[in-house]
Amino acid sequence: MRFKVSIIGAGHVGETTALRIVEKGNAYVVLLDVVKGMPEGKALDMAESAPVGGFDSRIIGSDNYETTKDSDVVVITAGIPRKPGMSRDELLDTNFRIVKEVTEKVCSVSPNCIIIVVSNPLDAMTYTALKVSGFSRERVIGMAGILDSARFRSFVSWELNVSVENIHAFVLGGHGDSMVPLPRYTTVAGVPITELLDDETIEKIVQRTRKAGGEIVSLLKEGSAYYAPSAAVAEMVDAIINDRKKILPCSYYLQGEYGFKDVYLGVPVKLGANGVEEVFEIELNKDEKESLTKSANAVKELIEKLDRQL
Ligand code: TXD
Repeated sequence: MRFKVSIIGAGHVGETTALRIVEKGNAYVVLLDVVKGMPEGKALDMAESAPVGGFDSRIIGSDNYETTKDSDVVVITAGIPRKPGMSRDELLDTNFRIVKEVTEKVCSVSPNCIIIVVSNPLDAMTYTALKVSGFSRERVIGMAGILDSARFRSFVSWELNVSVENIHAFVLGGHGDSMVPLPRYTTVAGVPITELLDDETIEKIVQRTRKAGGEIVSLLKEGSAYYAPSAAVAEMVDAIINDRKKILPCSYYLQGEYGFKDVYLGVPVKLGANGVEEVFEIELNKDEKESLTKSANAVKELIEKLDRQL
């Protein structure tokens, strides 16, 4: 196997991400959790599906970081998910402790890896991993925008009854209630949805996108979404290990881009073998810029709380 991908946290998102990656067949996957036996059991079960699934990639489960040594990519999903009625920000203190500890252990054995953070509150947890790892920003990236955009694309496709493949969408900003779906840059076969749908319908879709995670949490009653999130993580891993140079919305540590500094925020980036290889600065109008500023301020507030503990 050419690439080693370790997934920390073998819960819902971790296990489904692991399965999606091994099924693609080009990585050696390590699934790690603090719970003893559980990651080994899940990995064994997935490995035994290979003869029928038709893939040759290997997967192992473990509770020992030595098994993740020299990973090319590490995905951090460790932490607790929200309960019905909770905001992502309410997970801050618990997941901060977990992500800090996990990052320290990951970096001690894989000093050259690229880290993808999934744990919530996403932008603040990605900031934690950046500061604790001491890595350059290109190698510490948060997953949210692909998921939020996939939700936006799904709703547009259902509304217009066209293939999701024809729909491109960008949802920028923080992964929270202040995220910024951009209808002007959301297109169906190249045509902006602002020319295809009326304002009221677009607003309905935008609001549903903002609350899409919560909609699933309240239906599930326990835990949060994982099928769409794991698909989004797998796309990021694929773009990195295959050096695809794909333009994807990801949470990235901005240093002046879009007029923001020292804050993680979802923006379109080029993802390849070196992690983030470029930030794409698309033109925003006054309203879009204002929404992005509001979103950045919400992330900054969380980051400032963490700075006292980092
Ligand atoms: O868009 C996004 N970024 C997100 C984020 C989309 C979906 C889920 N999002 C967040 O990911 C969610 O709010 C949670 O904070 C994480 C993980 O969600 P998941 O649904 O996978 O939660 P689970 O099923 O509870 O799994 C978490 C696992 C569980 O098995 C714990 O035992 C493990 O994390 N865990 C740890 N593993 C390793 N090391 C430590 N310290 C640890 N603590 C808990």
